[in-house]
Amino acid sequence: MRFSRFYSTNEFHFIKSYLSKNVSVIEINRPKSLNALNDKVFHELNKALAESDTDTGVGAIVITGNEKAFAAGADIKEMQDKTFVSNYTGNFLSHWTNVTKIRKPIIAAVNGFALGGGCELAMMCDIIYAGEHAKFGQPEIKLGTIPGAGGTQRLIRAIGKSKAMEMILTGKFITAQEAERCGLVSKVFPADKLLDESIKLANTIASFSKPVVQMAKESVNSGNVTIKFKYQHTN
Ligand code: DAK
Repeated sequence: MRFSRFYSTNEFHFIKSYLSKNVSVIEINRPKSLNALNDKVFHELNKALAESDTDTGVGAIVITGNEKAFAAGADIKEMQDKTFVSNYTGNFLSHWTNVTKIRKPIIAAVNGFALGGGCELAMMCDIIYAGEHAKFGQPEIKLGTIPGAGGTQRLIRAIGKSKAMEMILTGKFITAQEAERCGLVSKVFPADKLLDESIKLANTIASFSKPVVQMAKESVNSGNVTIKFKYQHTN
């Protein structure tokens, strides 16, 4: 049995969270909505991440979805009635970036769609592995808005201005292979091997000194200090 222990199992409805040796695996679990990200998903995701970060037995974390979608974006149905004022006063999406406050390394294992907020969530992680049929995109422009959770900064840093602009201004998707070529993704695997390969990578990282791994992550991210202060994101 690969899964040795479950976290807070009964509390979670929109994610699954379990341990595989020294790796915490978090699966987004709203398959009917292509794992669209709403407040409840993020509340549970943040809770599981915080538990994993404080668990001394955990050395690395994997966030994944299912074969069809890592996450097809922020939940459009939840967002459609929001107004500028309610977003502003309610600090809409501010808790999304809690992911970047996690000190342990996070690997995004992306099968299927990683769109809008889903692509932004993957980019908040430290390493992205993709399944061969994965598709990445920032289609917000087609909805009359812009990437609202860091995509306008993180995508540029990941793949450069011209390609990021093209994606953000057209809303077109790129394939896993293209994402690997342009540096958004570090490796592509057959879809059914993706999660195992991601957990294997995470276990390799987890086998090293935890404080040193955390220092390495912190050092890499501190290179983004200008952007951090300007946009209040930590990576
Ligand atoms: N939200 C809610 N439901 C979604 C969804 C989403 N993002 N994506 C898919 N679904 C639902 C569909 O409505 C459908 O539900 P039912 O109709 O069956 O009830 C179900 O998932 C299956 O979807 P499809 O039938 O459409 O499946 P297909 O395979 O035909 O198409 C697709 C897959 C991924 C191409 C398509 O579903 C699609 O285009 N989805 C929308 C992708 C998208 O636009 N994502 C970006 C969302 S916006 C902010 C600014 C912006 C934002 C936030 C903040 N600020 C300035 C603060 C926005 C962020 C976003 O992420």
